[in-house]
Amino acid sequence: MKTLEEHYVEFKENGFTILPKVFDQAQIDEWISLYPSLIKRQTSPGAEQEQRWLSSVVEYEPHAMLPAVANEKILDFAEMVMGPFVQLDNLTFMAFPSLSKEEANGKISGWHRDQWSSFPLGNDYIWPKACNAICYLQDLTDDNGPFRVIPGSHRSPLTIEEDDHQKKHPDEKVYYPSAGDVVYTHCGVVHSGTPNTSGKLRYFFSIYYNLSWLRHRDNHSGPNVAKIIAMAREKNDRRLLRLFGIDELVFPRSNWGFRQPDNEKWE
Ligand SMILES: O=C(O)CCC(=O)C(=O)O
Ligand SMILES: [Fe+2]
Repeated sequence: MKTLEEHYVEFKENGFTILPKVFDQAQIDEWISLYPSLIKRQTSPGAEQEQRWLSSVVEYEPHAMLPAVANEKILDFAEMVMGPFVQLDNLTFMAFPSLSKEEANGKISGWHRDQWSSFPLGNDYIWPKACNAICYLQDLTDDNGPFRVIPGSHRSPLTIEEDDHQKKHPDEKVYYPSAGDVVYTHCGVVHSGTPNTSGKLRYFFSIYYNLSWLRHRDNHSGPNVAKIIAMAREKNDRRLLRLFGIDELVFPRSNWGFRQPDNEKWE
């Protein structure tokens, strides 16, 4: 087992790291069992087959989903990388349908950088304002589609032309994480999934973090998240408050500072 420090060295170098076995099979089975009911509640009648990704999942299933977004190991790592201001931007529960081998036709899903990123202008490491903790809910295989990444592309002005975005890349690395592993990515690293041809749904969570003082895509204003926030206030759990965008001690003063390196201030 690598230490979090070792993962951080790897993350700065490559733009991602894999945290092994963060979640166990019982937890994964529970999440997958909730998918059919979630999809019914988030999809307009008759359109169930169309929508395969679900957001604001914590509001829909707070007991089952809070452990995914507030996992201590992931948050410890996120704070190492992004500073203490770690907010849940969005939890997407994704289920990619299976394609035929003809449809997949040797293509990859599509190279991209993730939300809140920007195109790198040089080769410096810039700490991310957003990160994706991708948790696959089954072992990845060639049939259901491995994870692909171009290491170092978070600190390189690497361009992917439109015609090439579904082609394998000479510098790519291909990974087959196990169920419950978390692939923790810098928003600026170029990556892609691979089409699923397994005949089953390909499930994963994209637990997307950004900074507590930025906007968030998930709805954190519903009654269930309000209960989590009330519980966090009662316990003075500031980490959990920041996860849902609340940091009263910092907000009034954030337009002031940035005179010392960020990581020294984070301490
Ligand atoms: O399908 C995959 O393995 C990659 C998912 C991805 O790129 C994302 O969640 O941003
Ligand atoms: Fe992505």
